[in-house]
Amino acid sequence: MSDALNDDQTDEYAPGKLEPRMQQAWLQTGVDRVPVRDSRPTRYVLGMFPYPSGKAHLGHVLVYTISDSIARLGRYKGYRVLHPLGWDAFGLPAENAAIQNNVRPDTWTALNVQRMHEQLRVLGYSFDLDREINSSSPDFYRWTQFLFLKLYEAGLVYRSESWVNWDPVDKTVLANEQVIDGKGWRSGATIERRLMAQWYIRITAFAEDLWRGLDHLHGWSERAVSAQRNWIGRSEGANIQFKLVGAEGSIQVFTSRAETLMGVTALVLSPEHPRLEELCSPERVASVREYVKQALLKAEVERQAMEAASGVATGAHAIHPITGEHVPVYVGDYVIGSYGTGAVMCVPGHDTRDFAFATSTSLPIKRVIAGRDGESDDLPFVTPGIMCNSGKYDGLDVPAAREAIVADLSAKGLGKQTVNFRLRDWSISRQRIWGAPIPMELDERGQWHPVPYADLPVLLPLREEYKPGERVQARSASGRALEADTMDTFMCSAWYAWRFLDARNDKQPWSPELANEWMPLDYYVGGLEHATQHMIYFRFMAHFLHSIGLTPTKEPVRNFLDNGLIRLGGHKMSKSRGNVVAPEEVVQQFGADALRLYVVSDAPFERDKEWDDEGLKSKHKFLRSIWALLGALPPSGAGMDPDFLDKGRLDDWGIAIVAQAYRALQELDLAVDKLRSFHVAVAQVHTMFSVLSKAKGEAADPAHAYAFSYAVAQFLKMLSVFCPHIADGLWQRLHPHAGSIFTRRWPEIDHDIIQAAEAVVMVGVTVNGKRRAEIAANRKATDVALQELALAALEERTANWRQTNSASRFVIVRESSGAPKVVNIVASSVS
Ligand code: ANZ
Repeated sequence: MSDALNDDQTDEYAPGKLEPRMQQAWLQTGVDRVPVRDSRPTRYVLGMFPYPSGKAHLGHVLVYTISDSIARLGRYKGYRVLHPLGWDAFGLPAENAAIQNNVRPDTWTALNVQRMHEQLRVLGYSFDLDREINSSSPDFYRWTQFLFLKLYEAGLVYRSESWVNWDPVDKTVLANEQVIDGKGWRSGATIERRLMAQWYIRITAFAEDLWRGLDHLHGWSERAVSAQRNWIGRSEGANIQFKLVGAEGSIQVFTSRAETLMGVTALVLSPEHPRLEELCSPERVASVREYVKQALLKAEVERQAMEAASGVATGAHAIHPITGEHVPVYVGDYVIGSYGTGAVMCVPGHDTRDFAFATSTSLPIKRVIAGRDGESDDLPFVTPGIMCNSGKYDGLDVPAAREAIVADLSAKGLGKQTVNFRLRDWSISRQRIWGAPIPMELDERGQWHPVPYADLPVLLPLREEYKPGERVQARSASGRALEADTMDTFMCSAWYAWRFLDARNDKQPWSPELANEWMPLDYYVGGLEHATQHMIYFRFMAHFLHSIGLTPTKEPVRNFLDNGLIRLGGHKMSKSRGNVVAPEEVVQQFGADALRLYVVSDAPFERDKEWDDEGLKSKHKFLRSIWALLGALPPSGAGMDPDFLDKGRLDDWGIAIVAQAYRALQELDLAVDKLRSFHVAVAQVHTMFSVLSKAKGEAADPAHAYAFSYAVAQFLKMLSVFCPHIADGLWQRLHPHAGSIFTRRWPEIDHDIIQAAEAVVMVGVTVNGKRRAEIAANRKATDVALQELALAALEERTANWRQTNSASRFVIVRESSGAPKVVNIVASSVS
């Protein structure tokens, strides 16, 4: 490699030349590849795999700069690091683009993968590309299908006709996680409700487990855990039966406030409730139908957010399980079909929505909880208090009344304690062609069967002559009709992390032995927007795989680094807004290192960051000054190991500078590895460089050059964590016989040196007010000793200084601790 460097003996910092050359060299030496198995501990670092849109954006740059810095530091510290890259290649955007441009979605995707490869390549990330995966390739999706069958075998896949979220623009069903504020997560279209037969994955079977797991996510941000918590939404309460008047069976409601049972003045069913029609009295059928029709047009969020809850009476009545009174049964759209039992007991005295409902439908409003002294008595009264108008429960406080009422209902067989989750089963059918085919086939009698494992993969039926949007009916090996719907792409991303462990295995999705070795992920980097959908499915998959022995832990991710957005003009960058900064243009102008350094500096990575050209330019300038200062140093000789430190050769000055390097290395390590504070780590790079710049004058002294060169070598390692090209470029320029910096180790921090340095301070020396030198002195040095050191330093710089100058006065400035700070000398020249 040293040959290749020769043309770089120019003194200008030229990232345009340097960066491609370094990338080429790394590719040849394979420093990015996972080393073969040995006794070192493993570290798995992953940035969420990108969707191959054909346009890498700054979000990608941020994610992979973070993952790359963790990966590089990990390698230095002796870990075997896995840092792979793959493509989340199925999905609607590819299919929509294919329709628009009349190309096959696989052709379009392959082209985009190629483009994005190129865009990411110039950033110099250390990805192990031997393990690259593409979720739309049959060697990947056959295992997606394999896992689907495993889930099916475990009883976790079922088909059901139910109300689904229909995206009218993308013409497909979406999972609840993919509906954001009532809109499709890709198209932004208002979601409609439709009744359709779909394949579901029973993620709710793991709801309790996923909930409990949250307590162990110590390496996740508070906000990511709380997003999960809200999504899973565990709620303790009771199911209570209300027998019907003049009809079979009963209506079951879910309540988290059983103590308010004596204040019930109606039951309200959701518009989706299966018994609704049958319960209606003949004169009410028409108006209930009309109401339901309107209600089902509304998005779920719209219904939940409604201030004034509306509804109509069904004409049916139910029997209060304690008083035996008849309560009217209503339908109301604020009751959600898929939550709890899809029916509620309406307690208008103590619930805001029930109160609104009772007001709009003229139902009676009853108080059963009294406020404590001095509390407002207004209804609805939603704070805890003392029970009243509740017969034998009067006088109890809320928790006691709740317990007593549930116990009484249990005794009668009319109620029991239960836990409810907001989490719904995962609907995975997509009515689209560009996804993993669902391996299910239909027999002549209309029964579904899983495709045998031996027949996988079920290949995508794409015709040679692609017709936009056309769905082809494929037949299985046994001649049966295959399911034409494809799987939600989130199914691919729920398990891809395991595939990287064993990307070329054609016998198994991965070897469980490798999962034991590498999982869980040590660091996972990606946007907070994935904290619910993807991270719910990913966690679910891990819990499931753990239950069948394919992965060692239930939780897949130790440290989840949820980054913020990069904005421009206060908005998320987007093509439609026209506020996009293209990474490749930045790289061309300022270099990849400057861009990488810029995206992680200044502010915590969790926060949104406003793009600022000036900030970027100043990073470029910073790198330029590093090149100017260090590139001008003389290269080391053949026998010299830049990492070897002979302590015996260090004087006080040397101890001080090596100690500063060690401290900076420690701080950077801590910031990247433990504190997730990449901006703090970058600040250390700046601080250490300013130490080196100040010390450079002294470094010319042969007694100091040795220590300085060692400190520079260690500084380059710090720099290389974020700016690999310039750091390795300088390293190889200064140490032409030492190979790449990335074959090196993080130094063992010598604490004796740090301790020794604590006794030493750097002291400025001025002559007639001008700074002339810097000396290393003991904190407790006497004035006389300081004078001697200062004069010796001046002599060092200017031969015969003592003979040609006469020092008439010394003024020594000390810190309040007594440590010397500056030695001021008043002198005149001896003529
Ligand atoms: C009676 C009651 C009285 C309620 C009261 C609240 C206050 P969480 O905690 O989120 O689980 N509920 C139950 N199922 C519902 C559905 N399908 N759609 C809309 N609302 C539903 O909320 C549980 C409470 O939400 C339940 O407790 C029920 O109203 C309502 F003073 O029952 B409650």
